[in-house]
Amino acid sequence: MRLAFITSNPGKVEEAQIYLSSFGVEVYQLRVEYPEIQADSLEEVAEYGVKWLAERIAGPFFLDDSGLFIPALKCFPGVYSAYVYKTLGVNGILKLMNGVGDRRAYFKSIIAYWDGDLHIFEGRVDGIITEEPKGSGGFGFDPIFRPSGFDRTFAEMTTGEKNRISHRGRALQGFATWLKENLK
Ligand code: ITT
Repeated sequence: MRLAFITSNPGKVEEAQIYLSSFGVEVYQLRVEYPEIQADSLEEVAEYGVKWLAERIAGPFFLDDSGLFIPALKCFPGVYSAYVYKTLGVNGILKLMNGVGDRRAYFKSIIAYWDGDLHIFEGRVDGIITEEPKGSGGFGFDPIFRPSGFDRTFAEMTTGEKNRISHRGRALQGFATWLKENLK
């Protein structure tokens, strides 16, 4: 089956394509701008986006709302990750982390699938913010995020490696399992 992924981010699309192709699902990118409301959680942002889109385009489709959470910065940038990435970038985050001892961070991803009903899948990965950017793969904050138990940043991994451990990979795992069960 073919599924529309509503996003402006080709990096997210590549990860979903690689993950879901082994489940016989072909993913294509559909660029439709939708409102990303200011809310306290990624779930709320994703849910609002899906319901707004469902009134305007035919399903099924899915979207992904993600963020980087840094406990020492009171979980900033969190739900503001897209804006912070565009304005401050990875170097801005490194500046904020200057002199901060607790460099723990986590990524969260919410995948929201619409087929007439809303289905939510989520994933999280823990790690740390590195002292400097490393690697040229991936996208976004990947060069400064090193997952726990690894000595490389996400930007130093292949998409397949990142998918096996990442927040999005884990959300995709839940999504793929659900699709397998429900699309017989
Ligand atoms: P959409 O059109 O899908 O919304 P986006 O890039 O704006 O694309 P989000 O609204 O989910 O995505 O914002 C999340 C931000 O967090 C995004 O700008 C990325 O920079 C960053 N991000 C999300 N997932 C990431 C990942 O796997 N690795 C690195 N950075 C990530």
